[in-house]
Amino acid sequence: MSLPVPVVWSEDCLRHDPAGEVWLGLREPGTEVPARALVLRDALAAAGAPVTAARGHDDTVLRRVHDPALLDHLASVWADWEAAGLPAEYGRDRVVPYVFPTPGLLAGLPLRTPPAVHGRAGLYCYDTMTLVGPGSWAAIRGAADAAQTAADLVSSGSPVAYALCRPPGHHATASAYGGSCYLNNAAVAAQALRAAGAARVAVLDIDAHHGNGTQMIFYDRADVWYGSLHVDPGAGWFPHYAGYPGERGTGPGAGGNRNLPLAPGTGDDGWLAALDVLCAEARAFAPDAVVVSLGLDAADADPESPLRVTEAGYRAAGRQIAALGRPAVFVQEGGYHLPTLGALAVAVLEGAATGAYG
Ligand code: SP5
Ligand code: ZN
Repeated sequence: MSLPVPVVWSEDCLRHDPAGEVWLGLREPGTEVPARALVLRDALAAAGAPVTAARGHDDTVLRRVHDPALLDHLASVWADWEAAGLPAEYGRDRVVPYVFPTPGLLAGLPLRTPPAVHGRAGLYCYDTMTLVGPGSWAAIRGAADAAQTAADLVSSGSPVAYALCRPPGHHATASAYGGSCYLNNAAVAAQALRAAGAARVAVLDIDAHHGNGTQMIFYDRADVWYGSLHVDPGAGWFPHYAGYPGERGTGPGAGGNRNLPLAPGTGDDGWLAALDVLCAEARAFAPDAVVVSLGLDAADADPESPLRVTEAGYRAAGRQIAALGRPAVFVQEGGYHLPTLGALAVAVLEGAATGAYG
């Protein structure tokens, strides 16, 4: 049987070449590479999924989830960096910040926007691992378009759609980027579903890392529920500052956020049991549509996480999510082990399709 899930893809995603990440002071090759997107596209196409091009969208939905200053910064920072002579004269071939306006630095001073681009970089980027190069903005914008196009497909009747987003998005907050993420594709998909008439949207985040950006974008909103299972940040894992069980939402969003941190080494049994809990809570929210932040980095072989989920585990996850009986937009997040990435994506979407169409 061929895989009846539309795969939305943007050729522009290949233009983002972070050329490594600066981790603990050293530039390393990095694992969020363009080949990830090709492996995913080719495996899904080989499984029979129809591949369709992302359609361009204006900034209306983006501006509902992101600070316009972040959008402007990402659109222009490479040109500013180049104009400042940083690549040609100083050998800095990618945008990497070196000063961050933390609360401790400001100590009550007003937050300025520094005129020098190398000073300004840390106002919008919260880590050193998330580099910007010449093609990055085209890819970032293409990924957000792919998320919106997949949401459009679901809003117009497709039970499931998959957005092959690269770069990923769930670590991007309303006003800052980091964690290999620039714009929050899953939040964009959720907001697009809302704009198309879904009154309530549930976001299920099964990436190995906590989606701190998505959590905080919807933290005070009653219309979008967020739930995540991820390796325990308290055990030493990114994003370190978020993803704890006590984070339950605030104001109108109180109770609308759920974190289930897992011990390093957790495999299928513990992961699927936690997903069961998340799905039960999502069901109680009675969403009109679901967004899945689909990280494939919880897999055993993945170099970026200590979780030990198998291909069968991902297939079961797809079935569990489909059993919610709600239309679902799957948005690609992390997943870095190129030899197994394609089979993992096929497994989870086959599981979802079996549940949705079977
Ligand atoms: C979207 C997503 O999965 N982002 C992941 C961000 C976490 N990256 C942490 C990188 C830490 C440095 N990598 C060292 C690899 C050692 N095996
Ligand atoms: Zn991840």
